[in-house]
Amino acid sequence: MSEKVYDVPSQWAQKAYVDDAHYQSMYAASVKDPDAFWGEHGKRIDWFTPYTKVKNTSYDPGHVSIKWFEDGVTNVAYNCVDRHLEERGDQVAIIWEGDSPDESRKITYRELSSAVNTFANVLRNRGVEKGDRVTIYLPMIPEAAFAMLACARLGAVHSIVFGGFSPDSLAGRIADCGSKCVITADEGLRGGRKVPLKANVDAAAAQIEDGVDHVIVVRRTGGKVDMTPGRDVYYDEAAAMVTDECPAEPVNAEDPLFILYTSGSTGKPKGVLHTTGGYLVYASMTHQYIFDYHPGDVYWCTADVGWVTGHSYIVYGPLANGATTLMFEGIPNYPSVSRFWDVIDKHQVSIFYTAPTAIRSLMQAGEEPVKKTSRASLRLLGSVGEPINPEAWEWYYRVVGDERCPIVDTWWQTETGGILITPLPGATKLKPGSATRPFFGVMPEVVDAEGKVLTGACEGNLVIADSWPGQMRTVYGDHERFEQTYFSTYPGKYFTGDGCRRDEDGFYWITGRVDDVINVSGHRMGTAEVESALVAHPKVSEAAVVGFPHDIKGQGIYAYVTLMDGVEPTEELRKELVAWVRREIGPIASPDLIQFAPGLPKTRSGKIMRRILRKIAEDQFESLGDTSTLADPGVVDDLINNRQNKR
Ligand code: 6R9
Repeated sequence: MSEKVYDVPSQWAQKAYVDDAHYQSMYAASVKDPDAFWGEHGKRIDWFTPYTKVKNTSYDPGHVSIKWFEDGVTNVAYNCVDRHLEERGDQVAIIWEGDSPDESRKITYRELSSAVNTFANVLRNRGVEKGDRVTIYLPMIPEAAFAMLACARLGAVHSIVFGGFSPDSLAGRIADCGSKCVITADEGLRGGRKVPLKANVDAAAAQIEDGVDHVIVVRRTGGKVDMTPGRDVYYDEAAAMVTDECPAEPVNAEDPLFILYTSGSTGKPKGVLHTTGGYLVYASMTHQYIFDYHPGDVYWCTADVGWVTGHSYIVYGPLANGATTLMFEGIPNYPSVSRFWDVIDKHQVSIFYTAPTAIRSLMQAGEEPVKKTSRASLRLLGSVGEPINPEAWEWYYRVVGDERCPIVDTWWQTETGGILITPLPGATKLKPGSATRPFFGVMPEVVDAEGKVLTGACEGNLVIADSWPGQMRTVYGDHERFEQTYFSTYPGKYFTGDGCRRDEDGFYWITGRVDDVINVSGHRMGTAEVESALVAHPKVSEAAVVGFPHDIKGQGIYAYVTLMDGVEPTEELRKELVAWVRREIGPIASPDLIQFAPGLPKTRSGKIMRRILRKIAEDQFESLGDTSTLADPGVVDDLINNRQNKR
């Protein structure tokens, strides 16, 4: 635990949108009268029909319902594009930096408008209408943003699937939301390596009973792919047939904007559903205040649009604010470990937002690759995805930011739509490792296992007591699962799944997930998903998966596997199982360590005691706790003796 405190630099307190006094009064107003507060801030976006109602939400068990600005009518693409044209049509909206340092593109708001309208017409020609779901499986190319905004323009609902997911995972996500149209690229390009996106779509479509009606293929590498006549079309060929004028469909504030699948503690990934008005108000307001975005800034968030961070803080928040947002196709260490810093210098980036896992891996290369770059354009740094350890924080602050740039450690989730707990750079002193204080309108509470609300300095589970505009509205197609997952553990409150500590200053320190979700390099993985992939292998009888501390990834995946009778536990089989999980879910789910275990620790009722498996994976043999209730306490010794070593 770090004791260091960094006070707000005085020039920040003077120049930022809010200083501490301002934060205190705005925060107090926001929680005292949410209707008045959000009623005012809801006006930051343009409405075709203004709302007359602001907040209409209930966390009551059995009746969870979340509506914001419910009678307002607007359009997200209109807000992210059209309304900027008059004032900043020739300003750059998107800077695209390709995988290779030789490739980049600048797209003005006027060009963005033309591209989005064209894309919308291509979709419309294929029958896509308001409310239809469209799956996007694209690399980090500008067309990903065009496609998102094109859907929003038509009132269609996009579901982006990260390019690192396997055909199986993609098929599950296409089928769950019933997309008839998939947008992909011939191939993706990352770190010089090609990703067979179109081939994956073909494999996924083959698994879906009715297949898909349309596959739109953006040419990225020009690689040869199979095209199914009548179903598949190259984007450039379809775009040549349409105009670049397509009216923005008026949509209700509570009409869906997107679905994004995320892992939970049980079962298959959930389709987190976000709607239009509240989401956009919240994404744009947080982007402006937390990153202290001012016109002229060049803002870069290194996430992939396949994750929620890319949705809210590469595309929707920044573009709603008329910002210049940078989109990066590549990876931090290609062609060299200076890449991030080179890109910052090349495009004069002033605000930089990345993940702790990237910082930790770049830290390993030492200071020289950073120090040989200028980074003089930087003024603010951000972190997201997992707790940032104080060592990584200090390095980010000292080496990357030259002790000049505040760091905003932003805590939030796919479900929250936008950042909930974070410093504001002109208002909040910084403590390395703490996400600090709630954003306006956010009411965090720390509760114990029984749900008792703890006061003062304390440690427990993090819940949010009332709704904010960016909150998810439901699990697509399964409202009961939504209530069950988030509102039943502590009835009447939104349960985040995270543990946290609150210190004497009222600052929050997120300690990580308290459920069976692990966070690998900032990516959420349900242990249950990896387990079901493993047991699908014909040689596996049982599997239990837990996280273990990993120097770079934050957490690694540790799998205990029991083989079918008579199957030899070989090194070859270990490799085969890793490859199997990669194929089933995707490379991000590859187990780091597999331990063959003849038996797993189970209670007499047959429940696997994960607590014990977690402790063994963490090397905490002394604190296994009571093992006497196990059906066969003897399995524990075997597990300890055969524990796999960390790489
Ligand atoms: C935005 C995003 C959400 C989970 C969340 C928590 C962890 C994210 C964090 C953080 C500590 C931060 N998390 N940001 N933990 N400090 N600044 O990452 O969404 O992929 O849904 O993950 O990530 O455990 O519950 P998502």
